Amino acid sequence: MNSKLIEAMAELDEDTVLDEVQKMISSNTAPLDIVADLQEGMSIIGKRFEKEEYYLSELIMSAEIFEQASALLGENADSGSSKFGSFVLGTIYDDIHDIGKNIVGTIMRSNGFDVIDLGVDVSTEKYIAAIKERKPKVIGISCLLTTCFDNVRQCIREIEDAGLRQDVKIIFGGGPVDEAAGRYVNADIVCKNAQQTVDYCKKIMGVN
Ligand code: B12
Repeated sequence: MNSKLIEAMAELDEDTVLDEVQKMISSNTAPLDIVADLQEGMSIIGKRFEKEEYYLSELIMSAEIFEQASALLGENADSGSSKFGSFVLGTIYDDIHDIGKNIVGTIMRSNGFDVIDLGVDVSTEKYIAAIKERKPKVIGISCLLTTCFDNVRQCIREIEDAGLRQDVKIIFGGGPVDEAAGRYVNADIVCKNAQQTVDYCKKIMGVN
């Protein structure tokens, strides 16, 4: 744990964040450990937003800093060609949060999966089209807004109505997502972070 990085993230001190991330990369810190510190900083930002110490402009700023830091990780996390199966990923419709989703995508790619990222505000039609075209064994749905849990539930119901549910495992993830939310939307599993997602997909796709 790098408390200087956590604090710099929480304080929106962009230069220090990028500097610390670069130093950690140079000293071969695992990308997931760096992400964990950045995320810790983000959760402090979330709490300050709740207490109205921070406003939307600070959230936007935090997202920009996080994205720049992730870009540094992305450059270092690329494994080259993908070896394993496809993984379709997206943020559910009406939700535009994508930082966590992008991290999951980067880490999955760096572990050899072929990641098809549908972006944010993804409609059910887009998920269904991607399942039909790309035939992934696993899809991941990201959701950061509790008000969008019903959208995820409806999306999974429509995947089932389209006769595709038995073809894919569905992973549900995002800050407020817990086991109860996973059961509510009918996902196969809830993964709290990128590493759990990698481990689960390896198991499902028979990779060891
Ligand atoms: C940055 C941010 C924003 C940015 C997002 C920019 C972007 N490009 O993503 C902006 C400014 C746009 C934004 C907007 C809003 N936001 Co906002 N935002 C945040 C904040 C501070 C950080 C989120 C984040 O990126 N965290 C860091 C990442 C790395 O963590 P993560 O997303 O949880 O991802 C990890 C895991 O969850 C998991 N994971 C994530 N996705 C997936 C997917 C899969 C498949 C898997 C397996 C795992 C997985 O792996 C990741 C890595 O470990 C959170 C506070 C918080 N503590 O989460 C609020 C928060 C999510 N926002 C909130 C709100 C209310 C909003 C707005 C409604 C504000 C407004 N009044 O307009 C809008 C909604 C816009 C919309 N329609 O989506 C609330 C939600 C409350 C709730 N009950 O739902 C929060 C919790 C803040 C708060 N405490 O009030 N936001």
